[in-house]
Amino acid sequence: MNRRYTSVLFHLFVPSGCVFLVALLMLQTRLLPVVATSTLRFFSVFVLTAAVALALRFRLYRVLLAAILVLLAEQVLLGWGTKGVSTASDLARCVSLLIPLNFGFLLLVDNPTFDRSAFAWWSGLVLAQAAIISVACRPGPSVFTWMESAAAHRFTSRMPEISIALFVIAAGTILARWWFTEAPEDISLFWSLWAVFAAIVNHSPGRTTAYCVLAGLFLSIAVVETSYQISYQDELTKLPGRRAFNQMIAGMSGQYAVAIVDIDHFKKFNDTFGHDVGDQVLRMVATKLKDAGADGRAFRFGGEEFVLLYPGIRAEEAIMEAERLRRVIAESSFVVRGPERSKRERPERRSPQRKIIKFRNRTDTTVTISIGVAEPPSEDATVQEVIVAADKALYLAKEHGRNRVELYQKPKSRRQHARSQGTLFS
Ligand code: GH3
Ligand code: MG
Ligand code: MG
Repeated sequence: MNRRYTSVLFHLFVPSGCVFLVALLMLQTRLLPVVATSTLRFFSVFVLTAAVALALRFRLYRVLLAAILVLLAEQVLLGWGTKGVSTASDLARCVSLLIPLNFGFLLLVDNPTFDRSAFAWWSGLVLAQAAIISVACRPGPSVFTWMESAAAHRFTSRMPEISIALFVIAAGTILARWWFTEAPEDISLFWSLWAVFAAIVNHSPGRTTAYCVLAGLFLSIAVVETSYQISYQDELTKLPGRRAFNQMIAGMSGQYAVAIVDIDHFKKFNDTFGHDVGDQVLRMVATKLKDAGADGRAFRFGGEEFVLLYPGIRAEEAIMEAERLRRVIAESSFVVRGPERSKRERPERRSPQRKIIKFRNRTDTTVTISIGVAEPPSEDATVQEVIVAADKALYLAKEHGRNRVELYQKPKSRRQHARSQGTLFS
């Protein structure tokens, strides 16, 4: 299976998806009997409040709002069910209609621009919904009784068909967004949405609370995963960054190969097309390098440099993959998009001083890369020595005219060392 699909499945199910499915199995088959106690209610409030606090700390406002929504949903499902309403089923129906709408609405929340006034608007919206629930579920014939008579159809379950459809649409939209963002936040919203679904379907004090605890857990996991991603993943290219590389090479021993990749004349490219177009190129190159081949992994080393790490193979094999990647990138022409779109995407990168070349027509252009490849020259060679060797080979590739791959070769004599190291590959 393609590596992208394997990674998608892994991130979809590990850990939240697996936890949800196991919990679902245990709770539904009553392998894990849940007794409604005040301790369980307290625990649920504790977990959801912890998710709120964590999300606030890391400014993950979509997670924060989702945790508040789950907290409120649980209070409405259980707290309000005791008095002053028509039936508990009507409450469950209201929540089942409103939760998917609210989770769908969360997709419009943009973490960086979410501020107090946006929060005030959102709070007003939630309060309005609370008012709607109070009116819809007041004692006596409820809105649902009226709807049932109007539709000449009795709602048999607590989850009307329209609610199921809304849940499926909301979950699908969240997944679609995640496909593009790969943000752990979206995964947590997806699974907490289904946890709330289960909480509504199993509308009983013990199990409703247990599913809300699960939702809080998924939202907290999102915060932890996001902070991990921020530290280990390069934001621009979505490749693992230098910290991830350092961690991976720390445990490296035996046979492996390292390839350092550098974009040719990138400074000139930036000067010609602007920094934002340069960023697009970095993303394009990163996408190609992701498919490093031979179980290799690509990292963004810094600036316009990348590194490919090939565990368990010799430099001669790694060089084949490096050569393939060099060719793929050199042959990939891409359309340089106008600066208007880039400006919108990364306003922090704009500077009034920077010269942006305006171009009306879309231009087809290409970039090339140079690569230096090395392997441990001896059994006791350190990883740092291998990186230095790959860097020397890269230097040689640049000297020999760029758009080429060079293999580092250990100098055989002092005289040879005095010249530079490396052999021409392509
Ligand atoms: P060479 O072929 O010798 O590698 O030439 P070069 O111009 O690529 O090398 P140099 O190291 O002089 O320039 C690297 C440029 O990469 C300079 C810097 O502006 C650009 N750069 C580094 N990081 C980024 C980034 O995140 N985005 C963009 N757009 N440019 C970056
Ligand atoms: Mg460079
Ligand atoms: Mg360069």
